[in-house]
Amino acid sequence: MKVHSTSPMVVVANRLPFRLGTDPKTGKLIRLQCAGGLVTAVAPVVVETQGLWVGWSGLHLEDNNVEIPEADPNDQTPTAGLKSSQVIPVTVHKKLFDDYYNGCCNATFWPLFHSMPDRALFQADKWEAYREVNAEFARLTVMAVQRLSETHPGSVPLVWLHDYHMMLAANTIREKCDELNLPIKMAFFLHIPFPSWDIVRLFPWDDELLQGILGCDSIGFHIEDYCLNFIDCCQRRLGCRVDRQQMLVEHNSRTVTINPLPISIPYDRFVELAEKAPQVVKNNPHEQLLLGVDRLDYTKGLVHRIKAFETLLNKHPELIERVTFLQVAVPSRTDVKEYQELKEELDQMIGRINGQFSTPNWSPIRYIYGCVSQDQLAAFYRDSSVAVVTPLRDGMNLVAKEFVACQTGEPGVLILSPFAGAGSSMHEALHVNPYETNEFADTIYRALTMPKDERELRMKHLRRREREFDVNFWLRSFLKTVDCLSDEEKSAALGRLLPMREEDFTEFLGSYVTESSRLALLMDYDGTLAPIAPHPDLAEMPAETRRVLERLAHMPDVNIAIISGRSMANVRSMVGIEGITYAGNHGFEILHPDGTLFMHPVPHEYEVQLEALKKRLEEICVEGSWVENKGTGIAFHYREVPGEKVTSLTAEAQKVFKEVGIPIHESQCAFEARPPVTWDKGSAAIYILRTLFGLDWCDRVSTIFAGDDKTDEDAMRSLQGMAVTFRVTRSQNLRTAAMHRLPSTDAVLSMLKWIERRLGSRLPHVNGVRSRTASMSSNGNRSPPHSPTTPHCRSRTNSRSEPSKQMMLINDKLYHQYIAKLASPARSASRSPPQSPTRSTM
Ligand code: ADQ
Repeated sequence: MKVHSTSPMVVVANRLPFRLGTDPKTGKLIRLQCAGGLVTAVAPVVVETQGLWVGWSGLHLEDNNVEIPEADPNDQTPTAGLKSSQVIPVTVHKKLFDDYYNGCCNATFWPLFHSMPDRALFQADKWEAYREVNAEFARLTVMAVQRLSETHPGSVPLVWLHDYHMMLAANTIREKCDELNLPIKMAFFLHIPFPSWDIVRLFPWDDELLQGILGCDSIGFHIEDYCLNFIDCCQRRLGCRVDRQQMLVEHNSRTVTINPLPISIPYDRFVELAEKAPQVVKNNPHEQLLLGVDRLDYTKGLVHRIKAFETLLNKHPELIERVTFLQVAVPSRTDVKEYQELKEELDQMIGRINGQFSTPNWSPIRYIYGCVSQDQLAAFYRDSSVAVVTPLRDGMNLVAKEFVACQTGEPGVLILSPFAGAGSSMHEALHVNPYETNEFADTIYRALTMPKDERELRMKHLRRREREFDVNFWLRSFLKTVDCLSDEEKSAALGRLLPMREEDFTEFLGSYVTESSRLALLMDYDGTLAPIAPHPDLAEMPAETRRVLERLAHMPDVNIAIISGRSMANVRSMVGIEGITYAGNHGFEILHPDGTLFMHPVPHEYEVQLEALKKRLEEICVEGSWVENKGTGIAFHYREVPGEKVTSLTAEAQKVFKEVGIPIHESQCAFEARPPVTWDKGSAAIYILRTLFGLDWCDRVSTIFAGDDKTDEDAMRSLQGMAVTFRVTRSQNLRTAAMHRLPSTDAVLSMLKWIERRLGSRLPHVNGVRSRTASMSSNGNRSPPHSPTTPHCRSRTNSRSEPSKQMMLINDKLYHQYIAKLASPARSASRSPPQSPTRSTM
């Protein structure tokens, strides 16, 4: 049955659906066919929807505007109807393409995703080439979408990215189409396995990779296992909210659906081929053929298979002259050394076995190194007694399915590796672990000697399943995931994760924050508690957030600190809640509720430079920009500057910073000057925790940190393994040290509410008065400010009063000396953050 799509389709794959070659007679470009499952299934939909196909032609064309030849009038293949105007060839410089294709796709992703990390190379320059080539594919895809918006006004094109070559293109396409106001749907399908988190985390840029894939709306893998591996990685590496049941991942406020879509074959076409194909010539009428058909690749387990066959002949000499192993191997990646070595190894093995067992009329192994025609292939499938499909790892494996479809005569037996995706659904095959040579040989023997009724029964079930779930079924299932089905099988409502709710935090914090926890809540202000506003004065905390925060501030054993880039006085007046710690200027000034003030000293020379910088920046200000004086720092804001003026203004500002000799710290639409000392929000967070709870704070306190800014990453890194950290972000591609991502300040509010509910059974102290600060200078307090069982009740210093009472001016060295002097209080129950987000780096 033909499949229709309601949207015109742009297929983006490494290769076009045909190769370009040169006609030896005319010297002109011609189309050469490459018939694979993907082309057979997808090309007709592109033809029918008048869509487009973006891909590499197989030739390094000098000219970007080369004319793609039309199909030969006698062409019967699935791409015959694809006009040259529907093809967008990607031309990339040969060296760059080689770095992307061989250097990254084949040398890194292919082995890694097949769970063979020892073979994988991780090279920054090849990854950079991958980025570049993906950007070029993205550029041409946007062009394709633009073209479709003209030819199909009102339609929403469906961009379908294929395979491990295209994992970084989605976000670029999305951003550009958003900019141009071009609505699209975007999907990705991976043809190879998606490995477990243990493997994915080996890739040094795993976060970028995962976010690249998440740029799509619908992501397809062959089988459920790969989907769950991917979901697991999104949760553990990116801290995304996920729903395993519905297979949903939330990223940047978008819900991405993850779909098991087992690819298949054009079943009827193979049946037709098998019915017409000529008979395979055998040595004698009783000879049984054992068949292997693969690309010559180390994942396909050819060496293991031949070893098992050798073992079989040693165990069962009666099979000599009665069984022939026919191995067809398509040359693949022949310019790569590893593949050349594999070929040599196979040649030698086959030579040795044939030398050992051959008789004048018979050789045990027939080896075809090359492509065979579809007719020939169908004949091999049909006339073989046993197909041995035993990859060490394989996304799906179509050969197993093609063999089954072609079993139109005497039923044969399929031997299948459980490490192929096909293994999870083709239950009636004989499953064998290719690494267990003895058992492998025994399984081949069992297949060769299986009674006809059992063969018939097994093959009948296998064929029925493949006939029903053929490649059109796969395509229809895919279109359903993107709501593009036009026939009666209209899709059910697409899954969506509900907006983040309080309950969701049970997963993040449930085991870490209990009713009896002593809690430290460290948060940034702008973009975390208060939504970002055009001007800092307008960034107000929502009333509800203020109320919850106030109530939390009055709870026993809850300590709150706001660590902001604003000046301390400013953030204090914006929040205006008593009983909490305020850290301003990225932690350079810290005011505790009891009035203790910490100020990190700054060099005099810097103060002079800062004054000069302030003056010069004020001089270059245009409408919409302004200079914020933060005491130990300044911020040059340009958020409100009209778009066309931003580039020249920021360039000018950068020049001023450079001339004055102060490095720029970039924050959200602002350039900041900060004191040239190694003190950041991370050091400040640790300082606050140590001051409040003593040296062993980590053992006794459950700490939560939330922030939205680059500067908050310092705290997330410093607190790694000692706190649960959240990054508020909507960015499509962001590297973070945080354990979890939150989409908005609303989600932060939900978190605060969850905490309030969790700790709700605690009674607030009378008049909200209780102590939560260990004043380090006043009493040299060596014990923690309060223990889990007996909270201290000391009267609180009015934090609204001027913070002059206990001022400490210390530098890094003094600070560390001070910390070293603090006695370590008795250890109590260890409090480490929950396990889930384990990270390899950062
Ligand atoms: P491949 O690794 O190429 O595909 P596979 O699924 O087995 O593996 O497909 C091979 C195709 O090549 C089959 O259609 C087969 O007929 C054809 N073929 C093999 N040998 C041939 C020969 N000598 N002559 C002519 N044709 C030959 C990747 C993944 C797989 C996944 C597919 C589809 O690695 O796991 O099943 O994509 O998603």
